[in-house]
This record gives sequence, structure tokens and C-alpha cells, in this order.
Amino acid sequence: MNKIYNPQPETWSSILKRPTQTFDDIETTVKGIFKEVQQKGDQAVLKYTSLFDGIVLENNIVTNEEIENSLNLVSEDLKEAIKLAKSNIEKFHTAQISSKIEIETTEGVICWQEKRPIQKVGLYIPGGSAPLFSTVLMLAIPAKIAGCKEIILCTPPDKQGKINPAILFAAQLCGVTKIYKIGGIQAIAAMTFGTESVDKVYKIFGPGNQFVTIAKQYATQLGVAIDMPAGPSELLVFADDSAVPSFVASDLLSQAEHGKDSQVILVTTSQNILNEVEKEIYKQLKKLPRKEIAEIAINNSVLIFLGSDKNALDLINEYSPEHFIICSNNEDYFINGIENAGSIFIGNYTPESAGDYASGTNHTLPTNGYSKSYSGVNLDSFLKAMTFQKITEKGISNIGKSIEIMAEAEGLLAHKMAVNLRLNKQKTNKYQP
Ligand code: HSO
Ligand code: ZN
Repeated sequence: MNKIYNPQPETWSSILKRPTQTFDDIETTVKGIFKEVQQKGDQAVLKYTSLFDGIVLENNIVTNEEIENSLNLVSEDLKEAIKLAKSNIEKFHTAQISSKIEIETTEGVICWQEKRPIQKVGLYIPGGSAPLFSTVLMLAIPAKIAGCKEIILCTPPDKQGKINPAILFAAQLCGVTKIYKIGGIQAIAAMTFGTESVDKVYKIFGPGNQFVTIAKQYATQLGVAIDMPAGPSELLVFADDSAVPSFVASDLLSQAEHGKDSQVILVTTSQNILNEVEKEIYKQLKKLPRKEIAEIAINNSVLIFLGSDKNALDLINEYSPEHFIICSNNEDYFINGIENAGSIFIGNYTPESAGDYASGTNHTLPTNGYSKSYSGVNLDSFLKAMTFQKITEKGISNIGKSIEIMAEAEGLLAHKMAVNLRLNKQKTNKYQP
């Protein structure tokens, strides 16, 4: 692991640099597949499923029978655990419901804002070495609470053409309306254009590999919204002498095991913590089934010693982590001072895993420094805020003159006329410049 002592602020950005990726050739592949899916629909989707997932399917849809059968394959323990997580995620996201905001801005001018669900949303759940059924909960639960009418889910099939039973269990538990065995670029293309079997959606959510990420970005050029730009997962832990080294090491490893490109960083004001955490990491790493993956991520990660909480906080805000754990005697300083982070975990008994699965917060979060400007997925991600206004005769007479003056100053006389005719209604109903 790289250990860095008291780096000067000028060097922070290079120390904290995320690995850059080149996308040129991926983009060409993405565009090619999108074009084919647009033109040939399901036929193209099935072709790419056989090419990339190694299974020839007759159709993409997961049948009710398949869902029923898979439910028996999920243990009762896991079902109960998923239900507890669902209940907490539901509570936290239901609490995010906001009420209609209505105000009379000037006498006779009433403006209000109401939120309405995005009618059709598409959830993408990656397959691969760790099928993340927890992400189904994080996306489908707020979609359902928001009132989205169609909640479709795409996830790649395995070599036998099957979907992980826990993904199917979570999907049916949370009210997903249709499930498709489609992965990768072809899934994003299918949800963007629609095919014979897949409905076109208005917004696509969910994590994925580089191909999926680029495909989602391309979808935005074609008029479909996405949750956020995604990148490899990240965790930054701030720990001082109040931290427990084995806990901190386990948190760092829990992110490192996601992927070789995961980013984990320890920032500390304690020399002792730095050394102890490093020792613990190697001790715990040995026991992990995914140690090959975690080790690569760990080897790329950094342990940073800084002389003061202030320097530490400045560096953390510059890095803008996806997840930020605070284990400090001075925790309020970090809580109040953190400006850029996707989700924040406070104290020795708050592992990131809690937020990944079951405490109630969402785990779909901005990576790659996007926590400077993006929120993680929340109830509002599935809603649009719409504004309404109703103006009385008295109201337009109160603000009409100002509108006329502004419209004229912009040279937009039709705008002025729209007000003027109304102001003069009682008189002649003629435009009076
Ligand atoms: N830490 C991941 C989410 C996840 N962890 C799912 C376990 N399962 C998001 O950054
Ligand atoms: Zn995780």
C-alpha cells in the first residue's frame, strides 16, 4: 500500500487521481449495437445475448413460472434479511415524500409545485461474479414509492439462461413490473428504443461495467435520462485514535472486494492508526474468498497521514468520495464541514456495509468526484417537479407592467402583447403599446 506522510496541498490532486479510462473504442461498439437494436429489435438483442453471455435464448422475458420456481431456491434466512432491508429502505425513502408547495407570490398570483412520477423507468442490474440483488431493492423500492407505473428490470442471464434467484425474489417483492434476461449494451439500447418485447423507458438507473456506463451516457444523447455517471466504487475513511484498526481495515476491504479498480483511501491524523490499519488489512485480506480482487484494489490504494483535522477535511472535500466514514473524537467537525461526499457513515459502529444493504439509505451513489455536483439516488430521482400557476385579473394587473417592460427590453413584443391584451381587456381589448 502507498503510505504518504503530510503531503502538501499542491500534490493532493495527483495523489488522489482516479485511474483514467479511455473510451474511444467502446463508444464505437456502443453506437453499433444501439443502431442494430433500433433497427432489428429483439432479434439483435438475442444475437448479442448469445455473443456476450454465451446463451441462445428464444425470448428475453422472465416468465411468472420462472419467478415462482426461483423463489424456492432462496433460503428463508435470506428472504427474511431482504425483507428487513426492504422495510428500512422503504421507511427512509417514504420519509422523503415532500408535500405540495404553494405560495401567493404577489396578490392574485398563485404558484405551486407538485411532484409526479416518471411513468416508465428501467433498472439495470449487473450479473457477473457478485450479482447484486441489493441494488434491486435500492432502485425498485423508491421507484414504487414514487408511483412509477412501469418499472422494468434488465439483468444478464448466466450460461444456462438463468437469473440469480435472489434478484428475482427481490424484484417481485419490490413490485418490478417486468424482468428481462438482457445485459450490457444491448439492455441499455433495448430500454432506450424499445423492442417488440421491451418497453421504451424515460429514465435508466443502475450500475454497470464500462460498456454499460458508456451505453447509458449515449442513451442521454437520444433523449433518455440516467441516474448519474458511474465509475468504480470508492471509500474514504477518516480515522483518528478513537478508531478501531480492525474495523477500519474491514471497511476498506469491503469496498476493495467490489472490483480491482475500487478505490479505498485512509486519511488519518494518527501514526499508530496508520500502522495498525495496514497490518490488519493484510491479516484480514488472507481470509477473503475474493482476495485476488481485493488485493489489487488494496495495492492501488493510499494511506495518508496528515497533521491536522483541518488539512484532512480539506483533502477529503477535494477528493469528494462516494462513501465517507468518520471515526473521530472530533466527529461534529467532519459532519459539519463535509461538503462533497455521496453518503456519510459516522462512528465505530457504522460500517459502510450497513448502507450497502439494510440501514435504509441508498447505495446508488456518485463516484469519480461527481459527489461535488450530483446526489445519490433518492426518491426525487424517480419524480419530476412540475410547477403550476393561476393568476387572477387582479394578479395580472399587479405584475403585468413589469412583464411588459421586461419583454420590450428583450425585444419580444408578442410576449408583451400577451400581457397587454389582458391588461386592457376591460377597456378596448386591443393591443395598446
Ligand atoms: N458498495 C456498493 C453497493 C453494494 N455493496 C452492493 C454490496 N452490495 C456501492 O458502491
Ligand atoms: Zn459495497
